[in-house]
Amino acid sequence: MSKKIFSGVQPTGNLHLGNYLGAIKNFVELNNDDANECIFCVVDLHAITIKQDPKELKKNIRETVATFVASGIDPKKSIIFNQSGVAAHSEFAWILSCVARMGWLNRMTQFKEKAGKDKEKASIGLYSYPVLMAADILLYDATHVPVGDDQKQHLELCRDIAQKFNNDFGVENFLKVPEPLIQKVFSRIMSLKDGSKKMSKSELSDLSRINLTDDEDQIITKIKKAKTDPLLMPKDIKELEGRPEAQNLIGIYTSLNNSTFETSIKKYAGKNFSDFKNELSEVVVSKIIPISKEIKKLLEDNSFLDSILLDGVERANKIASKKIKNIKEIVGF
Ligand code: AQP
Repeated sequence: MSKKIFSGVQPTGNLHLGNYLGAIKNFVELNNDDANECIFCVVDLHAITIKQDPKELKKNIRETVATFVASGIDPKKSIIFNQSGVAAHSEFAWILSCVARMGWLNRMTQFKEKAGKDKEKASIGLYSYPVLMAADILLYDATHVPVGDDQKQHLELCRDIAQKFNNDFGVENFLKVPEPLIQKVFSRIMSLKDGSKKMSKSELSDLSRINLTDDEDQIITKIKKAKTDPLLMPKDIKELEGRPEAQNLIGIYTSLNNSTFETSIKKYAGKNFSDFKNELSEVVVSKIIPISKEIKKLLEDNSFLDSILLDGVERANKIASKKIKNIKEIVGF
């Protein structure tokens, strides 16, 4: 079945193995299927919900484009663009913020986590982040949205917002209610230092994540230093219970090999973690180093990266401007 795909990544630096395994790897597979129409967005409007240094932001936008291309997304086939280049995203987000309910947004766990204890000091943008995300997706009639497991709640909200808009304005099926596409095997990659926290760009310790620009030595050191537990490798899935760090490392290994937990566990049952970590390093290096080298090469050619965005903005604008015109008509503007 042909799918209309939309997804985004924030240009907030330090793109990591979690972003790759949770989202970008899936983007590449979807891009490679000729039946799909794919749009991959560098969500720079989302990035500024937390204060950004303008020079760093510009650099990170290009680095995100370079990461998409280096990972295998073809910019001629799929649309790669930055969100701020298409004004309809902001316009539609405002309209949808008048449709979405405070009670719905109050339940969003990402806001609670990111705002921390001092909610009063968080930006309004951080609070309404999921409404902008709904606008992004719904503008392009996306049927499927590949995201990491952490974005599942936002996608459910997007579905609710679409249905409410259609009901409120009596336009059945005008906004398409999208389906999430979440990796089945292991969809949330955790910090290498704490198996209860997700691997994240903003975590202070660089040892908590494998960056997609890390070199071989950095990857090997980080995996060697990754937290484990004093037990041997599990002999079956049950033995993984209550061992989040072991589960995370085996999950990363399994996901990179497109394998299953059962197969990975069987291979290393009863062995020391050090043996497993050596092989895990080899797998991560073999998958990530080619991407890392390509990102660095692409970053030497800013005009090439900018031309991808310019072309993408033009193509995205064609689709979004038609949809926003119809939306304004429906709203009564
Ligand atoms: N740890 C993760 N495991 C699986 N998927 C993940 N994603 C992010 N972290 C993990 C997925 O990557 C896509 C792009 O994420 P994003 O950059 O738009 O937003 P994020 O979730 O805020 O990323 P970070 O790394 O966690 O940034 P900070 O540290 O700023 O909070 C999304 O599909 C996301 O699910």
